[in-house]
Amino acid sequence: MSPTITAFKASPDRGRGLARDMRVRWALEEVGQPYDVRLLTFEEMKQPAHLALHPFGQIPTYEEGDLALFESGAIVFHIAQRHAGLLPDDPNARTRAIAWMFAALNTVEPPIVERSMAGIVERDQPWFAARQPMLDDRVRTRLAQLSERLGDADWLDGAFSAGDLMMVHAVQRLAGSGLLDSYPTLTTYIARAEARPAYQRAFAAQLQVFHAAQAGG
Ligand code: GTB
Repeated sequence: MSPTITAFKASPDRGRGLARDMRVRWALEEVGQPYDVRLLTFEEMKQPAHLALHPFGQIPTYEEGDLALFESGAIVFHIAQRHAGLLPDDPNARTRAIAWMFAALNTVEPPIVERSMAGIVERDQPWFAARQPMLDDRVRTRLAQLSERLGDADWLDGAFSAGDLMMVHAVQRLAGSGLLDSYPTLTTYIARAEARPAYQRAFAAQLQVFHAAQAGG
């Protein structure tokens, strides 16, 4: 039975693949697992039916038989555990790949999201202009460290893994900010990931949803 995930009916990112269902779609494509998608409005996410699946009323969720999951990291981890292709077999390498997943979610993504949210909800505040450089610097610190660690390698630790998937998606949120421009190692890393056929299929699928919403579908 194919799993069912949830995604925005009309994503606020306008189909740029930045909403977190993209991670789950990408992981499912990497392992060759077909899936169904249930599309939700913001209002539907806050209704009891969805809150029973996701206590915070968000997307993505994942349903497979009697398993229901929320949190993109937990969902991608589950997919990576269940299928070959996203985590190495060697126990130590596998644990390191999982550590990169946590690093993406806990260390790299938070300053990126804080900066992004400040730009949306605090932009009109009188102190925003003073805060912006600090938010940018926190992001730059992580980008510099990540770039340094990646060096000349294609991926963070050997073969492409769920750690790279989560890291690339976290950092992609900076596209258009100009902050990535100083880190060619990272822009090349992102481009390498975006060239993967699985990424392309996942991206096309979420973009098609956005286009359908625009067309009133
Ligand atoms: N920690 C959770 C996870 O990783 O699954 C976070 C889930 C989350 O933030 N979901 C968002 C959501 O459902 C959508 S992805 N929001 C609705 C709500 O909270 O009411 C976050 C997102 C939204 C928009 C953009 N964008 O426009 O670029 C990027 C990312």
